[in-house]
Amino acid sequence: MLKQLVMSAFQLQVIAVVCLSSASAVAETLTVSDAWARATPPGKRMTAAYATLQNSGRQPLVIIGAASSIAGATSIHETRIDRDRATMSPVQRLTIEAGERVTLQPGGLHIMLMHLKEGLSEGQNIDICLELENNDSYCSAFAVARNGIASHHQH
Ligand SMILES: [Cu+2]
Repeated sequence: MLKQLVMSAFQLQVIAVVCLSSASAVAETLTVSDAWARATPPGKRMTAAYATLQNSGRQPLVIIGAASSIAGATSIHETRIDRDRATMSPVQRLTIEAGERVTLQPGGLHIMLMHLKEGLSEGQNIDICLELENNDSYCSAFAVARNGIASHHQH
């Protein structure tokens, strides 16, 4: 049992290293669009990022985490409204079925960026990597904006 725990810690490190390389087989099936992160007010060191994730492959894609060099901690969260109160909870596995798309948007699923090294201002671009269950990762640029970016999808 202990051996298994040590092993999974090792695998997490491997995921972090893979994230640094841009070559990825996932790039063929995962498309990240309308990617943006919310600009931070002065002094605030946490924010959220949003995007549309499309799986054009034949297998489900399972996202098990996220990483960004600009944040001390990055994870997938979901906001839920519970008795008029919004609460956020971590999402350990986000499955995108074959041919489906999942939208990360304010009030729902989002990428939580915590312990930011610097504030984010409009016009900046940041890199966020999505970590997949198969040890692959997919990195893309997110535009920093105050209230979202115009969607390419008009339908
Ligand atoms: Cu959150």
